[in-house]
Amino acid sequence: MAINKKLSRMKVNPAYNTKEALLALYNKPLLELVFEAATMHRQFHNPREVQMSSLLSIKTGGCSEDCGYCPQAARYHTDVEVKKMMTVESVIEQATNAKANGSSRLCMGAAWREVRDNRDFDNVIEMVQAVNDLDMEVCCTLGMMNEDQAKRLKNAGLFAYNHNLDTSPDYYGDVISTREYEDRLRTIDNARKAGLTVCSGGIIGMGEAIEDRIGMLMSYVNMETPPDSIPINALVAVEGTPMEDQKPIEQWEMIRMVATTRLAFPMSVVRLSAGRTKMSMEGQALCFMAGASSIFAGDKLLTTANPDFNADKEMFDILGLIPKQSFADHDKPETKPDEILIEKKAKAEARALELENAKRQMV
Ligand code: SAM
Ligand code: DTB
Ligand code: SF4
Repeated sequence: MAINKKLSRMKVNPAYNTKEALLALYNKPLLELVFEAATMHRQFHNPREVQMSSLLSIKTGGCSEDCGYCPQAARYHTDVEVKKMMTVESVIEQATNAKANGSSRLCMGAAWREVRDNRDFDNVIEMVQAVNDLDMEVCCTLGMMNEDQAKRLKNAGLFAYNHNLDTSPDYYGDVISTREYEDRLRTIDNARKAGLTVCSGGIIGMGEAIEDRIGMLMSYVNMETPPDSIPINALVAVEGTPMEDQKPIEQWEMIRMVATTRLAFPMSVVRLSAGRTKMSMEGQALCFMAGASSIFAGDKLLTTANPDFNADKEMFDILGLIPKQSFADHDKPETKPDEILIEKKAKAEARALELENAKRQMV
């Protein structure tokens, strides 16, 4: 199939860079839409390859924000227990297990409004360094961050930063009130400026209109560079959140959203994300056909259930899918020494030495 030369240089498809064109695309007869998306997918991606990416909640619950979908917001009464930050050792253990099960990417999530320059962030830096050393693509989703923090993460070997716009600017205020759409855009920009790849997408099934799904895609169309990776989540309606009674979306809506995203951003990785426990294998197969080339793997997302590794292995076998290797499209980032950690460690060692000397003098 001849590659459209003009398109090959463009990350946004010029045929679908307006609200009207995207809306008409989304509403096309389903199989026509899937066929068009599948045809585009084959121009830029190997249709048999699907990346398995695992999620790890390194700091769970107790978040100050009011995201209406989120079971980790402190103000809602959900079953999520607030936990202390994971240790670097347990992150390495979990990452090793995910890798042994076929995952080539690890996304570490923290229930934070924003990154703060404290010991917890120092720990994240060590986690990123350690997981990068395992030859996995490391992604973090830690809330808002400034450019210096993004650079520190990049320096540690971070591959991607996930920060979702979640929905359209119009619907955003119905979902979250404690931070602005603009804040989200700024963080994405900071990740870009630091040289990180950007993972940003959204959630469908929160009561939004189809126009809002398209509105979110338009926000990405309007960026200087669209995200390298676009996760499409179906709302996991969790008891205790304001969205607990949302009716589950139809699988067809997920397939339409995946296909529309694929066609709008031919080169981005479209990730079939939360909500797979409610989908049939056939429904997921149509998503892969329509251009999804990644799933979250392992029986837990951040706090909610996901199909286990064995179920996905069976699905890969039946559909003839192959787990995509890490760093297939980009070089592995280098881990460079972290000045702040080095200085803190040197200070701690000097203090320990002083203490030791003082003890000796007392004897
Ligand atoms: N606290 C950070 C933040 O909000 O950016 C990172 C973690 S947050 C849990 C990451 C993303 O998970 C959210 O932006 C949202 O898109 C997704 N998410 C959270 N709860 C969800 C749910 N119940 N269903 C589907 N997606 C969800
Ligand atoms: C994304 O878009 N989806 C993932 C990941 N990025 C961080 C998170 C899904 C969370 C689903 C709800 C939960 O398990 O808490
Ligand atoms: Fe906090 Fe992130 Fe959940 Fe919002 S989505 S409540 S910022 S953990």
